[in-house]
Amino acid sequence: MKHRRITAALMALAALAANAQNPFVQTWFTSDPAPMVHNGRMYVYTGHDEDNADFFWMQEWRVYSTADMVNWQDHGSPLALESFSWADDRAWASQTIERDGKFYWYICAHSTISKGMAIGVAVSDSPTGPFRDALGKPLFENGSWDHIDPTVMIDDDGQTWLMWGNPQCYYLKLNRDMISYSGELGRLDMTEEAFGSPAMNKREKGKAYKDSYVEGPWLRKVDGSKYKVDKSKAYQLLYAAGGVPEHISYSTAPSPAGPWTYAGQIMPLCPTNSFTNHCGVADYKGHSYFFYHTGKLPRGGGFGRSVAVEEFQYNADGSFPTIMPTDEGVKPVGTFNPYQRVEAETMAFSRGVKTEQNDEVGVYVSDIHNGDYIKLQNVRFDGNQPRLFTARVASGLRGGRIEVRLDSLGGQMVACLEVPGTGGWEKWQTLSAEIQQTADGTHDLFLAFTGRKGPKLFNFDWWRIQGLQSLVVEDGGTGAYKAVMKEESSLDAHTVFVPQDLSPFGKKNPLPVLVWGNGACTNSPWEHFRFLNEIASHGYMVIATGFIPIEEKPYQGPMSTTQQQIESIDWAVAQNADPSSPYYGKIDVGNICAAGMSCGGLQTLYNCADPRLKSLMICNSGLFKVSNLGRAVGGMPMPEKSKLQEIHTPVIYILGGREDIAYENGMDDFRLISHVPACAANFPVGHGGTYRQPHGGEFSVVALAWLDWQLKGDKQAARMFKGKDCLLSKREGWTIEKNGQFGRLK
Ligand code: FUB
Repeated sequence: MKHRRITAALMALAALAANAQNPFVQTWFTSDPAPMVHNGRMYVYTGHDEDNADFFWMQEWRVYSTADMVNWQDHGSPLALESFSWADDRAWASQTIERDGKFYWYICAHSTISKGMAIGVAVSDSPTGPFRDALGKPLFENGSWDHIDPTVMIDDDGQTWLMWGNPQCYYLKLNRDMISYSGELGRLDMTEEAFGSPAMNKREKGKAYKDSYVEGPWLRKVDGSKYKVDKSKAYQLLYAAGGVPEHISYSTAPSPAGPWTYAGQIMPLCPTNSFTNHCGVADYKGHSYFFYHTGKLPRGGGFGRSVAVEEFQYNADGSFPTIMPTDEGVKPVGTFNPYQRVEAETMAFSRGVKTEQNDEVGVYVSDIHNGDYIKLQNVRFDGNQPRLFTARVASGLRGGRIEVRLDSLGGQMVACLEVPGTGGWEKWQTLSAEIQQTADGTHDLFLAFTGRKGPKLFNFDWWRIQGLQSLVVEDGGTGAYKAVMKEESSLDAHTVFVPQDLSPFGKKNPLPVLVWGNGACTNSPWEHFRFLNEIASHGYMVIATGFIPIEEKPYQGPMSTTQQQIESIDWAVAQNADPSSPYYGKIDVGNICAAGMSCGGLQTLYNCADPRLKSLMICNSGLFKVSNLGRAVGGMPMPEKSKLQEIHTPVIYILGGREDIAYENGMDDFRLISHVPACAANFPVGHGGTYRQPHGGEFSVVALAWLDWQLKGDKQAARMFKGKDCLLSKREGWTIEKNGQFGRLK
């Protein structure tokens, strides 16, 4: 029987979900929405109806926020009855407002002091809390049960008005501190003219009245700069009306204190499965929104309500149109960026799941079973090819899977993350799955949960998609071809620097290649990217070992391998031959130089015998001698000096002068090389070289001249090195030594 009821509920939700946005929270029953816009985000403060309740046994308040009106993040419950030492029941309707950088959350609850309902206020430095009772006692109570549903508004003159009540509507004028008030308790005149019928005790038996104020007031002022509003109608009071069941009506007034005039219905009585309604309105990103609640979630009803939202347009005079409840809800007013850490409890729609919170991770998604899912709407991939789906998960049982699908629950699966048992429901692991399919443009994204039928699968804290990153370094370089630093999906753990516009390159003007190994054999060119980018801007493809340094800070992971340089060469050759590659026929695979700095220079010397190489460039490096082997750092490739005999190309050593820790080794190599042309150029800057200077400094100038000469056959560039009076010998600070073979270089 229970199973059949759950299946029916799921079918109802599935029907709702096809295009639905309402109710916009599906994880819990939520009620009495109070919107607030702050810092470009829409926040909604809600009540929380208990599951399976038979009255408004409400224990806490909750917060949700969005930047696009469709993907809502659950911020959990930063305020509950326990936050107020004096409150013991009925965490009913509330509203939050910001003043002077603090957030004031006006609530109502049953008071242990007066034994009636009381108005309280909590305060926080953040819209999502933590909130604390600002007073340690109610702001207002007198033993009456009338004191429910506070609404708050700061007027243009700075005066804050706090209003509430059922069936009498009361008000207080708050002081600037927002937690005290001046003057007496105000009471609105509950007349027929004001609200469509007089106060309950003054109603004539048998008389049909136009309407009646019940509860849930929402006070606002019409924006006189946008709407042609008559001064006598400058203030609007929206409220739940008509008794049970409730619709939403409003009245207008020249001042919050009145006199009020009945203005009509806004949301008429509709079959929403809830006998109460409660509204709030706010403008966001140029649109106007009406928040309310229904009982439309499966297993929902009068005591299991759910917040919903509709977009509407005010009439020219600032009055309200009729607004009908819909399942579709509102359209997105922005796109969602998946290339950031996304809290798993961010969703446009979900099925089956709940949210919980703890001190370690905050709010997370729980109660995940086979067949449940989370949908995000309007997710933008934007030409940044997704590569990896990463999620933080925990499972005290056997885990399950997260299938990442596009556009629908049965849509294209782009990744599938296997979630193992992690040893506990709060033993979190961060796991990744490769994204196998390409995705571009804007899609709905479904995170579909699968696993064994029946048991809970896992908890879910956050997820992110990593794409291929790219960055224009400095101004793209000083060369004729502005360059870009980028990742390539077909070449893991490497960084490629190439001209941004590849159209000038082809069979007649191919890009020679520089493959680069980093100092300290770091697996990222984070110290050399300016130098490498500058070279690329002069018409080269530069392939550096290691991960792209989007931020200029030391890379923390394991060292690179010598083999990565060989992978660079293999990749360049394969790309040039692949008709589907953007580099097809554009790479000069006959002109490849291997180069590296310090430990990267040792990697280069290790790889020197590769027959595809045309040239070598050893920077701030040289093979260790037996006498100084002790200075080597663990993990460096350590070929013996005999390796030098395997060099089959011209070679340049670019060193940092006598201060360079590699000077002795580099100069020793140079002196031992007599079978191929070799030179040693020194610039007295020490081991660090000039790589991090703008455009790579002097080292770029010399390296480019070498590459232009050796790989492009540029005779002008040769003048930097050739002859007794070569330009380098005259260049300030530089010295150059050449071996006996050097003169035969053309
Ligand atoms: O949520 C409890 C009560 O129901 C509210 O205070 C009223 O406005 C009605 O929505």
